[in-house]
Amino acid sequence: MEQTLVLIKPDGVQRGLIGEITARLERRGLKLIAAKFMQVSPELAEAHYAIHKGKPFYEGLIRYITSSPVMAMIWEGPEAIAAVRQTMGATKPTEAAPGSVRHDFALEVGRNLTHASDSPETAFQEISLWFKPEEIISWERSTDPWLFGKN
Ligand code: IDP
Ligand code: MG
Repeated sequence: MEQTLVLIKPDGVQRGLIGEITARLERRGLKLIAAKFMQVSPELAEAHYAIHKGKPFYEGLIRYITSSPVMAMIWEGPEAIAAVRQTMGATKPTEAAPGSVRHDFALEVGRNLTHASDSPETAFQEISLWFKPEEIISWERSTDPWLFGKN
């Protein structure tokens, strides 16, 4: 079963979209296994976005993610990484598929509401950067066999 880090960025929190975005992940069948509402420090922001250091949008990205609280979560499910990125939509909202979060609620790449891990390697790194092991809850959900069952 895959796990993936999801952030509702400051624009999503400020615009009151925590419920809307998490509802889409829940209703798809993904399982929440960790969550915390937090103010991101510059150190955490720089570690999280290290791969983008040197790009023209990097400084603005660090300012954006540290500007106001975020909702950090880990979601679990079969192919959770691809599923969550599909639910969020392409990085640039005007290229995001209709029905995706970024299509339905955003216009600008610099205000695209969410982060989601993009591979098993980055998911592993990001989960260990954002969460301590004891903050992650492995739990049985009564609907799991109806959502995760294979025939
Ligand atoms: P992703 O969030 O879809 O994985 P990445 O390419 O990893 O997209 O970029 C990380 C974040 O950096 C984006 O979600 C967006 O907030 C920001 N970003 C990416 N490209 C640009 C840009 O051209 N201008 C402003 N911000 C950008
Ligand atoms: Mg990315």
